[in-house]
Amino acid sequence: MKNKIILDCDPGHDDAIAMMLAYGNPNIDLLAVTTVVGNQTLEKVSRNALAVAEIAKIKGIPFAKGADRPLIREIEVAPSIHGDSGLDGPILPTPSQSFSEKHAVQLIIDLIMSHPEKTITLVPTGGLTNIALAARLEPRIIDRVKQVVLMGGGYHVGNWSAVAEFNIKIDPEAAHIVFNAGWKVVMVGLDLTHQALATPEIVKRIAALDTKPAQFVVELLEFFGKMYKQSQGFNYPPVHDPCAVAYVIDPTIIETKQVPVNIELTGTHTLGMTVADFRYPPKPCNTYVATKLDHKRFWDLVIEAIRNLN
Ligand SMILES: [Ca+2]
Repeated sequence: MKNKIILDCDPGHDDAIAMMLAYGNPNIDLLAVTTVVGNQTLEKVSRNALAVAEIAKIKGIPFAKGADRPLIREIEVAPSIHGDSGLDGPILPTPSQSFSEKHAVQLIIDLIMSHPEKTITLVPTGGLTNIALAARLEPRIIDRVKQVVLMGGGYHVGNWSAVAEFNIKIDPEAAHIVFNAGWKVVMVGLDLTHQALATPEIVKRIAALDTKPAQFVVELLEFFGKMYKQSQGFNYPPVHDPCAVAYVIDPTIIETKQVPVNIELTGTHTLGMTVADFRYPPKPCNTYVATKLDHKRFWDLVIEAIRNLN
């Protein structure tokens, strides 16, 4: 049985690789790609999603544009990591596909309502605006989705402030809605994704595939690595978003712990922090945080998926 997912993303270097992992892996049935403002404006990240589809030959599924701004906050984008286009580095091809006429939020709702209960996993790898809007517009989806496996947050470190991660920080109110909706949420945060480093050995293995998608990924990682070094002092770039897809493919690759998570909405220095409560005794909750990555098996999955794209 394939895992049906909807990838809600803001490409984004690591989103692009998440798209490729989802489409190239035989155990994932990618139902749709939806876009949301985040790493860059909605127009830019949406165009990037179609450009990645062109490179990876992703066909036969709808692409839909979603929210062009957060629920309450002003738009905050991340050119220091993803460049002016949101996907700087490789030359982006002109997309041949076009967007669904549906808004992403409506597409998400329609897909969930038309599939059997508990068969669709939502995989958000950007801000949570679309997912929050979908939960508010059609609350019946909350019981119908299998789980929400999101890239975002972190329980001991931030990247957009000392304690907040970008996807949560840009729309904390949306994150609050998603974390408190009642569905199962797996938070694949920075604690986990900072283990998913694209080391020179990994980049070499991808380059050795010697295909167009592989070359594209190598160029993405070169730019991403340069920006991560410059802005955050990383030796090798952490490739966040594919980790969430990898968890859906094979949960044994990522260890998790069931702990309550709340989103800081009012802190002076802590806005957007994902506050995880590890205290004993454990409290009943619907949230899980990712703790430990099997680096080798993760990259084996990613590299195999890129190979399958050709
Ligand atoms: Ca992303």
